[in-house]
Amino acid sequence: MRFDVVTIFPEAFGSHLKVSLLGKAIGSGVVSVAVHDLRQWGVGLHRKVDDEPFGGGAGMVMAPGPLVEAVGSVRRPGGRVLLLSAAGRRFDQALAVELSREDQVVLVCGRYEGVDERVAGLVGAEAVSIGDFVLAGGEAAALVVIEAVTRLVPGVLGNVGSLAEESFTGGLLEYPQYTRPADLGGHRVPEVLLSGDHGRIARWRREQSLRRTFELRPELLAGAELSEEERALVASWRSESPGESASEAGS
Ligand code: JF5
Repeated sequence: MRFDVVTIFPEAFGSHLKVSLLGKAIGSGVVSVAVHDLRQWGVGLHRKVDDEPFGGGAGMVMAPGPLVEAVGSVRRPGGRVLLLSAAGRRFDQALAVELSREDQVVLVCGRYEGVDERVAGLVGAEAVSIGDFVLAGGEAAALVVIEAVTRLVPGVLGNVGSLAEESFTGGLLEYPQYTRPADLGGHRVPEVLLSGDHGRIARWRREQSLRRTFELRPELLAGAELSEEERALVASWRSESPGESASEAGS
């Protein structure tokens, strides 16, 4: 698996790619990341990559020429091209899994007020957003994509057990984790985790996942794999929650 990043800030990709699981995957050669300075394809003595927006307005727009040439020179046959943008398909775990099966992913990092709209069509790029917030450029978003995808690539060390557990979660938030000390100045670890009763522990963790998802990300429940009993439990929490009437209950 190979990532090619096109950016005007190649130095933003230094340390992050060297640490932890990501650094090992890259060091071992299972995954490679090549970072390309867009100014290589910039125009003129000043290697210009931006220009003024047609129609007026503040700031600059990334010009199509350098980007189209850059992607044309780094993409391989069959390579997937992503344009990081707040106005894109939401990046999620399902897309991460999909990308982990590709041979090449090209990540184009926008800056300024955005990228000339014609670029995506010309290079066959898919716009991808990591969330509903505004960034100054696509570099941090590209790092997020690289990290989430790399840990799923077959052969990346240390991914086997935890990946199996993640899929077991079935679309719910993770349960809370604790380690020693069991008593942190009176803040005690839940007793069940010290019981040694693995059946009880598994049931408690599952209910914690369900409860957290209900509280923090209720929209995930519709797509989660829940038993009849779990659906009934969620329904009972809904009927208890203040201000919730049957007509507002939704799914
Ligand atoms: C960007 C100008 C491109 O990638 C993103 C993003 C994803 N979610 N939210 C923002 O932005 C890239 C920023 C500014 C062009």
